[in-house]
Amino acid sequence: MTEEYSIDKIKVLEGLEAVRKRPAMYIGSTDEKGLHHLVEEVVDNSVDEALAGYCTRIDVIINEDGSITIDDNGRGIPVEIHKEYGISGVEVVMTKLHAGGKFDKGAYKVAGGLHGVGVSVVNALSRWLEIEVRRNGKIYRQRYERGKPVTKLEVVGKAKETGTKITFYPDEEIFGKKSFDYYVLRKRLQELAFLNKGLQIRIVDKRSNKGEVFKYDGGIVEFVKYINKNKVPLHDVIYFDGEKDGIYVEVALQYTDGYAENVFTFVNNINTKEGGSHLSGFKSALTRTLNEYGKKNVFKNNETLSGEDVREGLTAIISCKVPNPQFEGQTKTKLANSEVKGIVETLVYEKLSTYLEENPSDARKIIEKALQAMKAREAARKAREIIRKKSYLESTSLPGKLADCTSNEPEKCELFIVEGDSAGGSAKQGRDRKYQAILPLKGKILNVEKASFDKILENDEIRAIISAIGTGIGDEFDIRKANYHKIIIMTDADIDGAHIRTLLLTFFFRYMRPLIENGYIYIAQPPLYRIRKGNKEYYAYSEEEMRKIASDGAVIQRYKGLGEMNPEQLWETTMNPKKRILKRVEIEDAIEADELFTILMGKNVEERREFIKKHAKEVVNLDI
Ligand code: 0RA
Repeated sequence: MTEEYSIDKIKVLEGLEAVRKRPAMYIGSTDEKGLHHLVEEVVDNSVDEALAGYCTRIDVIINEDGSITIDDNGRGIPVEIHKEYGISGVEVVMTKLHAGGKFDKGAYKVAGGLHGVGVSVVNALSRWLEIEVRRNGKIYRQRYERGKPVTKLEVVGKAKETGTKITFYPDEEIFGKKSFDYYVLRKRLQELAFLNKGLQIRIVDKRSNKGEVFKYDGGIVEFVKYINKNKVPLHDVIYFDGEKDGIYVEVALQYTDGYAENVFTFVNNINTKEGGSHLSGFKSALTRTLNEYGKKNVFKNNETLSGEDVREGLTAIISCKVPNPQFEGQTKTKLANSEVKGIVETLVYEKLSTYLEENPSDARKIIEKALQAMKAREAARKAREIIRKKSYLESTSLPGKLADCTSNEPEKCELFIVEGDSAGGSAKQGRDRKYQAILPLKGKILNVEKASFDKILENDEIRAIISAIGTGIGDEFDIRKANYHKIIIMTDADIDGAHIRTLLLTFFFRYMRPLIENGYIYIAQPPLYRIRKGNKEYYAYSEEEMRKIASDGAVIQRYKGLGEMNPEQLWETTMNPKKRILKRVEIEDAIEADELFTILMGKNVEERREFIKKHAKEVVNLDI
């Protein structure tokens, strides 16, 4: 081995006591998320071995007793004695915080893991942990309990390959009684397999005998195909990569006939949801390249494509490996390293230009698509101007149907978007006039998934929503202009209500996404039952709750729609901030959300039918 591992490269920063005292400081939280984070921490170490070129497979096995095993064929954690500490490398890695060579460029090419706190944190938070290292032709084993070694590192057999196998049982003192979710782990492991081409990742659930193997020799090219699997692509996936100053960049992209923009970026396998310098570099290169090509080969009237134009219908993955990543932003998922912008920009400009020159028929389709987007945006701009002028004549910029609130403090104001005029009427009478505004919708709004931007702006219901909210839309969107910090969708608890809610969410997701990302969008929860016992009245929000409340003798009324409630009842049960239940809409996963909206609201009827058939049984109460 040329890069002989030197045990003394492992740096040590802190002891483990701190971790059990304040687990959230190290793994974010001790809820389900924190629990799954433990697995990710170990897997990240295995992926680092893969990135360093030593590991080709990782197995993740959820055991029947609730423990979990992560087994890789990397080099194996060193078993030799650490000069400074006088203990084995395994014990250093398992008991010293931040050990693992991650702070040493010589030992690792790329550091993985956003938190990157190290396996010792997992050890500290486990009731027990067993490690097996295959190295030097031997199998070594050691057991820990709550972070402390309870056996020596012993040789227990012979090994043909090298590798590390870690099994741990999360400590119930820390996490309570929680269990690993197959689908949560599956999702991240599949993503890691996409991001690390050729790496085989297997997941097995011994509790239910489920299992899958992920291995993508095409890497992010297959990732793009996967995201576009229910869409109509305009050409084959375009892929290129390159390296400069130790920064490695991979890009895969494909245009579809849709309108949505789906650009996902990763740095060292971490989803940089807030974007950053790599995304800026990509965007400016894309706009420049397509404009240059268009001018030379396609444009007739000296057109200029905007950034939004060239990203309509685009699915792209940008994956960078950066030796010393700096993250900023609210969730620390925005890449701050400024040097990355230029590197990505140059790579995309050079390689994409070449690709377009060499593939003129793909190039034409892409440019035509962007020109179409440009024309639609132009039409939309005109439509917006007309809206503005019209509302100017009416001397108010708010839609006629809106019953606005009187307060001028957006942070305290709420907009109820209500299904139907009759429920709208009750809501207007029952509301708190100071802080609650009501916008009734006539029937269904337009399905934005099937319409172009200018058609969307022609729709009366959508225009009313846009002007009531006040932020503008698409490229003009400005969250600071929001008139309300709570926008509450209030629809009937039936199929039509669910449909209208989905149409509204699709619209917000595609055209006003920051409203969702900033937690402004809510769903009202009207009661399903009214129960009268003697002269007392109760409301129940689920069948289960109703059964609990109702005894023999009780009169039960099932609400079919909001319209069946009088203004007082609507206020009491659904609108009164002191008593109501609101669900905040969150985007846990933008890729999954995109898939869901594409299938539910898109053009492919067969796909939708399949999806609904498959999921109908699981859905008892659909909430997103
Ligand atoms: C420290 C140093 C080396 C590898 C590892 C830790 C390592 C940790 C984990 C955790 C799970 N799987 C792992 N595989 C490796 C480098 C070893 C060398 O240079 O030989």
